[in-house]
Amino acid sequence: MIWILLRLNLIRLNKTLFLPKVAIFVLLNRAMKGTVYKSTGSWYTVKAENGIFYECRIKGKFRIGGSKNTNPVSVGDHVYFKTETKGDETVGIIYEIDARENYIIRKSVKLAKQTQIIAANIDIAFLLVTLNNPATFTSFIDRFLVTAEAYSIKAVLLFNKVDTYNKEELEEIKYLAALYRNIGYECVAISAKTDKNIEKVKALMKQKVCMFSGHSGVGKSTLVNALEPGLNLKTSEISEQHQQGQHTTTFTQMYDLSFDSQIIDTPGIKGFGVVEMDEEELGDYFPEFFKLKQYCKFNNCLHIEEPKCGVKKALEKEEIAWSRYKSYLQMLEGEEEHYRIDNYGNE
Ligand SMILES: Nc1nc2c(ncn2[C@@H]2O[C@H](COP(=O)(O)OP(=O)(O)OP(=O)(O)O)[C@@H](O)[C@H]2O)c(=O)[nH]1
Ligand SMILES: [Mg+2]
Ligand SMILES: [Zn+2]
Repeated sequence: MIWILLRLNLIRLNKTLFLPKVAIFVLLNRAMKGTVYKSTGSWYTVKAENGIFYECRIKGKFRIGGSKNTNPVSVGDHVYFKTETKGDETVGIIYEIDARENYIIRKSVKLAKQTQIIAANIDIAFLLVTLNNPATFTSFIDRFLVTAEAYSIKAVLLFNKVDTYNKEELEEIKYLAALYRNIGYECVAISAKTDKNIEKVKALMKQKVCMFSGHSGVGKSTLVNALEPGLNLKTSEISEQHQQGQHTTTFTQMYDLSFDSQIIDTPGIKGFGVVEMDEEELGDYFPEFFKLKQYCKFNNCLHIEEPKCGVKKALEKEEIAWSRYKSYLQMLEGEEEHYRIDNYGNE
């Protein structure tokens, strides 16, 4: 009997001794949810729901909420992680990410066929456009818009550096803004240097997760600084020799702004990738083509050589822009953007 009592006691003792250990273990290894603010490829800066930033790594392969894909984590992703403490260093280990609502991809510069996710879960994607220093061509704008349309991300065009343009160039901006406004896209002429229309941009950004994209040197980081002077992001002059940016921003990063908004500043890119889609689908992501589809004889019309095509008819009457149609054909053929030799004209 005494022996039994002793045993019970021992078990109880064991339990009480063991429990605190479990509690410490759980505390250190608590699961947390957060948003990725920066990615260097091997390290991810994650802002947890408690407002604290954690440096995280990925361990092994993991499933992205429901889908079987294994994908690298990108800025804007909602992730789950656990912390591990070794010595006085605490790191987070990401073990799961939520399914992405949307994302914007770019073409990898070296491998044309490969794409990379720039950012995920975006409310508004802003494209910064400059006529020169550096030049942005319509084929580039149109690829960006198709990428945004494919995920129903609101896209806004910001024509930057208007303080530098002469009369003719300002006319060109007006022409482009009218072209894209007609299709339904919001366009704002701005200057990140003189703060022209910065308040308008702020108003659009309120309570949204926003992304700035565009070629290197169009002024993405300068615009972030204009919106939130305290951030002091690094910017650099355009190279005189090449009239191009110098790829100053090297990592995509999200920032909290004081006017209830978040901005993702991205490195300048040469080309946007297009999400996988059937060729019949592509025309649907050109909103002005999509509206005319009902006048095409065939419901799977590609608007190329087919008879009685609503899009071609509108094109002949110049109701839709040739530059848009040209971009469409290029994308349909899977061609690279001709952004060096392309121009805004109708030829
Ligand atoms: N005149 C004028 N210059 C501008 C304006 N916006 C940006 N710039 C200049 O353009 C240059 C490039 O600006 P950045 O902000 O570094 O460009 P970025 O788009 O962040 O470039 P990457 O980080 O390389 O992708 C800098 O010299 C800026 O001062 C503007 O509205 N007007
Ligand atoms: Mg930059
Ligand atoms: Zn058609």
